[in-house]
Amino acid sequence: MFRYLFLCVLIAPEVFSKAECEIRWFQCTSNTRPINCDAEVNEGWIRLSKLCDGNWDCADGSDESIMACKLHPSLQVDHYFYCASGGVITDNQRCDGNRDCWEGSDELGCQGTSRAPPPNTCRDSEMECRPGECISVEGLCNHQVDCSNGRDESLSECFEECDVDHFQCGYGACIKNDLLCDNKPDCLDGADELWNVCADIEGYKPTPYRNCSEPLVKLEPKFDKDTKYHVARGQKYVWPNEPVHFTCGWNNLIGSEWNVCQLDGTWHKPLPSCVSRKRN
Ligand SMILES: [Ca+2]
Ligand SMILES: [Ca+2]
Ligand SMILES: [Ca+2]
Ligand SMILES: [Ca+2]
Repeated sequence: MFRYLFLCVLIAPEVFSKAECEIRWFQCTSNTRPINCDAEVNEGWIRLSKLCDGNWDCADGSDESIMACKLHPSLQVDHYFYCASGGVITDNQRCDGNRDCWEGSDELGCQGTSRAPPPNTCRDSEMECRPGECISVEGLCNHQVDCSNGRDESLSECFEECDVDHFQCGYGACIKNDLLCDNKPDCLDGADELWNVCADIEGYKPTPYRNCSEPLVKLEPKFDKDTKYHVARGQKYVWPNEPVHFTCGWNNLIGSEWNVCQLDGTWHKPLPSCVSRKRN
């Protein structure tokens, strides 16, 4: 009897709670299909072992995006190579002639693989973005797009192996670690301020979103009853991305009645003004 029970435990399928199941799978960003925890394959979901392994497994590549895969340098471990986009491969896959990072950063800057540069029609102090388009070399990998095609901030132009006190942006350029998680994007792609780069770092405080308050001056427009506002210490306000309908009461409203609060606490459109109605 006991032997039978023991065998049943051995051959019974593993049963996971919903929460346990979900941490074993990654939902591709553009997928809306629910997961079937008993299935071997779920369209639009991948096993966690395929998350940030250098290869696109989600059709939209979201399992290898910098949002999903970039890490703070202090969280990276030895004996692995971190693709510029954040995926992790083993050290011996670096410069082995095979493309293991989907963007090819593991095969950039390898000795003996550099090809002759294309003919440059620009001056020595310039780089060529495309035939006939030249920029100063100072614009090369300076975290601002200067070429019309962005070549000056591309992986092929900017990739370098970063020193230990540096962080690699998604396009390969390195910035100093003290620019990380300071609430100011220094990488052109904002990789230095990504939530998964910064969240576990001691002392990190993301810049809070700012709300937008109702104007206090009497003759300025006020939130009307269509506005879902909040109140703190008698002051009405909305959170970013919340729409507001303004009213001037008995006065005329000049400008846009509807507005939206932006992430930095400013209004998307200029505030309307209230003008007294003329008496006939
Ligand atoms: Ca993958
Ligand atoms: Ca390789
Ligand atoms: Ca540039
Ligand atoms: Ca920064």
